[in-house]
Amino acid sequence: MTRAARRLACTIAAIAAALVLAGTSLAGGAPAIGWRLVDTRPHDPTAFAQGLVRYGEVLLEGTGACCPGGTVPSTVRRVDARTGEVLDRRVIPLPLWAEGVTVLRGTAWHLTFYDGVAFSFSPATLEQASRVDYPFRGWGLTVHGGRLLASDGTSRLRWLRVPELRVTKSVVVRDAGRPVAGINELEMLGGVLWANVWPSDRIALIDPASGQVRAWLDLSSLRRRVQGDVDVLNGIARDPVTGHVVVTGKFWNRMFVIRLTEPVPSASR
Ligand SMILES: [Ca+2]
Repeated sequence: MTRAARRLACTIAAIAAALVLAGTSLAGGAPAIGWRLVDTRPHDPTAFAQGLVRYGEVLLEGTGACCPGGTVPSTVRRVDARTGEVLDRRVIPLPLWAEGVTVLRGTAWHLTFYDGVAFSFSPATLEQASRVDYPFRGWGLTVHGGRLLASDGTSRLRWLRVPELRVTKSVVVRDAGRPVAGINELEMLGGVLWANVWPSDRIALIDPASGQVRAWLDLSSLRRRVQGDVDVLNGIARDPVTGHVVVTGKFWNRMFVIRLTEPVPSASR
């Protein structure tokens, strides 16, 4: 399948999903809050970004095959956080489709979309260490409370105990009482869960204990700063030194460093 055909298939899938999501509007209770662009950095425009996390001086990124039947294999890669240079990559053989990536206690993990299998690997060498089955679709992945925290493309979040990936807790993400579907790439920052919401260029800021959306970030203006035939915003990585956040998107030729300009409202508002 050509890239154009894959893009068309993805667009059709996004429209279908948007129709499904119409009953769970993202507009509603939680307010949009302000943010500021701090820096702009290069990003591989061939990367269909699925997961992003900072590890030391590098970013670990998972890239997907873009739609069932795609012929471009997924990868996990080490990316220079400043220059965007791809330092190393490991190909995930088709038909596996890599999704969210994170690091827990020195071990990296990535999920797969349809395949019900996760892999642990070295964040330093990308060498695969283990393969573990799990019974749901894999989308975003981060760490919370000493466990992996995963999304599956619906409104549900699951906490997974390693190494067997047993589900120990789950919550439904809601805004104004309504489930928010399409929860995708994840990142924990200061007790707040940041989540890309597919297929949009918005990020939900979520109370992980209750699943309540505390605020929204509208980053649609960033898509206008990237060049080429691009897909949605996806990929969130916290910089542990500055506290800033790196975001990018699928086939985006830029990463953007942003910071909030106002506090995240209380979960109990
Ligand atoms: Ca992330």
